[in-house]
Parts: sequence; C-alpha cells; structure tokens
Amino acid sequence: MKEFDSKVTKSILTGIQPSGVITLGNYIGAIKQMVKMQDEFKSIIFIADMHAITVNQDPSLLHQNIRSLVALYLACGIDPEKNIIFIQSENEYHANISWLLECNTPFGELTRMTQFKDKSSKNANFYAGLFTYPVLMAADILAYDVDYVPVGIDQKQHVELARNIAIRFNKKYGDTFKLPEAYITKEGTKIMDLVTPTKKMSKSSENQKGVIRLLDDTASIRKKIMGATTDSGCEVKYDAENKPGISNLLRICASITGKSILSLEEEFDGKNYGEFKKYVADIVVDEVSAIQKKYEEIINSDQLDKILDENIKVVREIARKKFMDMKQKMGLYK
Ligand code: ATP
Ligand code: LTN
Repeated sequence: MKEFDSKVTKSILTGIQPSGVITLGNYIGAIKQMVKMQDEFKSIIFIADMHAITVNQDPSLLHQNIRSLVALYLACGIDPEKNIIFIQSENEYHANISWLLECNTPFGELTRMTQFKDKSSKNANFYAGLFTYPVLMAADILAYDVDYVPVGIDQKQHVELARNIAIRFNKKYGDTFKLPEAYITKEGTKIMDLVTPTKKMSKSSENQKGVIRLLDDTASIRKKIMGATTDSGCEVKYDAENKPGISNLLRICASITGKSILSLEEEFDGKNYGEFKKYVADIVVDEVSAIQKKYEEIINSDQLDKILDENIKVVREIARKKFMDMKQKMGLYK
C-alpha cells in the first residue's frame, strides 16, 4: 500500500466523471476543497469513466477527457504523493464487485434513486447501465473500506445505498465491508454562469460564453469576464438577490485571492464595474495560466503515465482481495 503520512488515519474516496473540461465552478467549489482535504485524509480519487458511459459519449472525446482530467487535477494541486489517483476502468475489479453486489441489491431500491428517475425521465431510450449506476458506485466505495465519501448533496442517496448494501451483505455473509459515510462538502462557494448569473456555472452548459473552462485560452477568459452580465447599478456591492452578476464576480475574486468580500467592496468603493471586471479578469487569468502551465508540463511528460501505472497496481490489489473474499463468501468457484 502506498505510504501515507502516519498521522493521517481516516480515508476518503471520490470519483469524478470525465463529462467535459472542468470549469472555474468545479475548481473553486470542489477541487480547491479536495486540495485542502489531502492533508487530513488518506485520499483516493478516480476518474469515473465507466459511470460516464451510462449515457452516450463520443469515444475519442471521452478518451481525451479522461487523461486530460487526471493532468488537470494534478495541475490544480492534487499531490500524487498524498493521493492515489487512478482511472476506474483500469481496475476491472470494480465491475466484478459490482456484479456480485447487483445480485444482492433489491430491484425496488434502485427504482427509488432520484438521479435515475430524473435522468430516465429526460430520455426514454436510456440504458440498463443508468439503472445499475448506483451499484457500480457502491462497488467503487466498498472495495476500499473507506471512512468517508465526499460528495455533493445530489450524490448522498447513492452513498446511503452503498451503506445499506454493505450492511445487508455483512449480515448475510459475515463481516466484509466497512460502512462508509457521505461527507457532504459544505455548500462551498457556488459559482454562477457569467451570462445567466442566476444559474450554476456547469460543464455541460450549452452557452459557452457563460462558462470558464480551465483549458480555455486566456484571451477568451478575459473576454467572457469583461462581457459578464451585470445589473444596471454602478456600485461594487455584494447583494446576491438584486445584483447576482456582480455578487458572482465578487465570490470568484474572494475565493481566488483569499480576500474577504467586505475588503473587496472597500477596495472598489467609488470605482466602476469596468475597473472591477478588469481586476477580476486579471486574477482569474493569472490563476488559470499557472494551472495551464503546470498542465502542459504534466500532459506532455511521462510523469502522468508513471503515476497512473504505479497507482493502478496498488488499487487493483486491494480490490482483487475484496473480490476474492466476496466470491468465496458467496460460494462461487475459486
Ligand atoms: P455537469 O454539468 O456534468 O452536471 P457540473 O459542472 O455541474 O457537471 P458536477 O460534475 O456535478 O459539476 O460536480 C463536480 C463537483 O464540482 C461537485 O463537488 C460540485 O459541487 C462542484 N461544482 C460544480 N459546479 C459548481 C459551481 N458552479 N460552483 C461551485 N461548485 C461547483
Ligand atoms: N456519481 C458521482 C461520481 C462517482 C463517485 C463514485 C463519487 C462515481 N463513483 C464513488 C464518489 C464515490 C458523480 O456523478 N459525481
């Protein structure tokens, strides 16, 4: 097992779907938090590419997004010494464990998953994988006996399902899995779309102008910020309800610089929106350029493959042992 700092005892695991290039919202709301957590927990992070294929994907784009996502996470400060980062489909035991768990999951429980109800209602031609998605997620989690699963509130039900599957399995076949707990990442700073600041900035958004992606060229990032929707007033003041556009830019600015919203308001007292936007554009471009510089170094070096090759050996061995234990307990031939 990879050596973690011995003072760190609790473990976390999280998966990220490679459904597009990550946004400034993902960076501020999720990755920056994970960078903080890497000092407190043994941390396992993986690219959930097998979950991504539960809906249609363009194969060459998907392939590109997977590798690029690993490189971006590292470029954003995820330290390969402190985390095990790997690609889900490279560890075939996730699918193997998932099948054994599927055969221990009541059909009715899966029909109650709100994400499934939501996604299947939007597209009548959904695949069976969309339905069994939460069991694969349970396999991801239970394979490693982790303590916590940091997820957004939308995924809490899936972690609870994993916990219930584990409780049932332990009761039926004897102690096999540690019971995981969802670690709901506190409602971190929510970044809104630059064109429609009442809606969340989202990777899958259709309108590119409202979304900053970490691999956008810096000229277009600047243009998007300078063109961000603002209200008709002229004061740089935080008021999420009446001034959603300026408030969004203030939140972006505060998260990146570490300054308080109040001190930013004071700094821009008497200055106009244009001056403020220019400042926001400068700090976002500086931050993103530094990430892009590291990204270029990582994606073009063999460091990435070395990290992935080394980590996959570690996680395959852990998951293989869990699979063999399950197989034996369930009476399968081994
Ligand atoms: P999609 O468009 O595919 O739904 P998304 O960009 O909305 O993707 P998710 O993949 O659902 O993002 O979420 C990944 C992580 O990023 C989650 O922890 C989520 O809370 C966080 N996150 C996503 N968008 C934002 C945002 N605009 N502001 C803050 N955090 C965000
Ligand atoms: N379903 C999650 C991604 C995911 C995950 C996991 C998260 C797949 N497997 C295991 C935590 C633990 C999502 O869409 N965000």
